[in-house]
Amino acid sequence: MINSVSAKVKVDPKDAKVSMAHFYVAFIALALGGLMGLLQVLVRSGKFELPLGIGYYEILTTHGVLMGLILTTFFIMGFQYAAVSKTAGTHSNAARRAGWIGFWLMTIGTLMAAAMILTNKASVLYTFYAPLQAHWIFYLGLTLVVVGSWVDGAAQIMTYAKWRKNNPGKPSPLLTFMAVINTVMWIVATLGVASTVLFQLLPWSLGLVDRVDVLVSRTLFWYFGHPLVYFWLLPAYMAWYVVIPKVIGGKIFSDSLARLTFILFLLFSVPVGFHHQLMEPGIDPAWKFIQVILTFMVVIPSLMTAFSLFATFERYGRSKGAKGLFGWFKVLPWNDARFTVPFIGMVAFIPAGAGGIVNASNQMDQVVHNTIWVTGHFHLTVATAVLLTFLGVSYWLVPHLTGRKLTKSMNKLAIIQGWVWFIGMTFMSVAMHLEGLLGGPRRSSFSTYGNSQQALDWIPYQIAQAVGGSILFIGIILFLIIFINLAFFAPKGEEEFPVGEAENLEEKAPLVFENWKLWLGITAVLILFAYTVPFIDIIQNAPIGSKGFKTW
Ligand code: HAS
Ligand code: CU
Repeated sequence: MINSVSAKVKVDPKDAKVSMAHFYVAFIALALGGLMGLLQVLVRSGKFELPLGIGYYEILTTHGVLMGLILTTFFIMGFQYAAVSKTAGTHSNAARRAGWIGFWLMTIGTLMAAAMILTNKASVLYTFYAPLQAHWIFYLGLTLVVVGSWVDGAAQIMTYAKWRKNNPGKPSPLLTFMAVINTVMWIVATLGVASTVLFQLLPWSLGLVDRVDVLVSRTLFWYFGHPLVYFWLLPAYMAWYVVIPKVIGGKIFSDSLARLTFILFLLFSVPVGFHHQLMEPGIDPAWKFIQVILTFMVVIPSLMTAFSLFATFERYGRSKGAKGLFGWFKVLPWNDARFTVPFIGMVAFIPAGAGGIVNASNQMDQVVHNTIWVTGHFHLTVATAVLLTFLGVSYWLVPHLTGRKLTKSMNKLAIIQGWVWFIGMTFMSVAMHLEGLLGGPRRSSFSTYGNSQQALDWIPYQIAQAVGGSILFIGIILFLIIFINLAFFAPKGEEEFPVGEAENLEEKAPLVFENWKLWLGITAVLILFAYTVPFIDIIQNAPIGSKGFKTW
């Protein structure tokens, strides 16, 4: 009886407002970021030039920051806030205040960073690698986004703590547990980026110090940058584990397995940042090797997730009389957007994850590193698996929060939206992977490199990317139409917040799963193990550091 939450319980309207506020900012970011994406693929096709002297790196930065950092963080915080309210109970006044303070801090930070990017003072891409130097307001803005997300996270933790207090000896609701794990992981991870920004980049961009240690900064960034991608992924996994079974009319394969997966993500997400620095000098290869092993450990919870999703689908299929290895496939509810759109995301995650394993393998990373293959990889992971799941969630969560209904026609449009995304992304991402194998660089504007044959070979793939990117832009417009409908115009009604139940209702998740001292202790040990010695090495052998550059 673990997740027995009555289907009638609605998210409290006051909590709904907090979540919706987050969604507005998230989807404004999607709209603007999408437009920038369109401009980029057009520029890179070689057939289009940006007007008004707008720089390629300016739009690339806008795209990366809005899509990778703003859309994701706002959506995730809005979703988790609602998920905790739904499953652990309405937030207290204090927690709701935290939700609002977090929201406003993040929004002010976003506006600050955006103002600097749009005035061309921060064309440093979403990874803001030193020695590229942005205006200090850009760094301060991002700091506020992070601090705001901590306050937002505190709201979720407060409500979780209240639930625990009122229900001693019981495992917490699955969805709340998952949201709290993701929040805790996020807090641990953001300590890295906060350190480089506060102690290195801010003083340096303010002119208080002259030089910055590039390797320290990049190492702290990737200490954060890898768990960042799981911070995006875990809310999608929440939907896959808990929401999708209910939507299709099936059951969660195992509540305990789902919890164990999330704990493994907490343990292994952070001590793996070096797999983004495999090609970087100045880090001892032995420690790179250790972090690659840990990277392969963090693949395991994704394989466990694939396993339990297949199990859910198959057992549901059998209950409907499906036969054979893939008989279940036919009985799935294909004309329900709440299922189909995230399902397309799941399918995309299979090649996406395989590509990630290629990246993590040192020898193969030498072929693909800094090529547009990597861009292809993350458009399948975050921009398809994760994004389509977020959009699929929006199709029921937004009307749930606004007291409206997803009508038949909007449901149909949403399914079309999902398939449009699938088609556009197939063109774009396949072309990116192939061009990357031919050595096509990432993060670069159009160039024929003096008509070198190698660069000319890339152009057809860039045209394919422009075709795919344009189709994706249509996908974004379709989504925005549906979102505006669901937020403001759809008929009043009740839309369900689907929360699945475990197949075995007697299954009681082991209480050790909520022993935070234990899990945070192991997390800290793993991080210290993976980072202490190489970090001391990096600092002991530090060069004098670099001055700032504005290359744009
Ligand atoms: Fe990655 C670079 C390795 C996952 C995002 N990654 C990036 C960057 C981003 C990113 C944004 O080791 C670029 C950063 C930058 O700007 O430089 N990645 C991995 C590995 C995984 C992985 C090992 N990445 C992700 C996820 C992301 C993401 C998730 C976002 C959400 N990645 C790397 C490496 C690099 C990298 C290197 C650096 C490369 C370089 O050289 O710079 C793993 O976590 C993947 C595990 C996943 C699986 C798949 C499980 C499948 C499931 C679906 C089941 C489907 C069903 C439906 C049930 C093993 C769960 C079935 C239906 C049918 C019809 C069949
Ligand atoms: Cu990574």
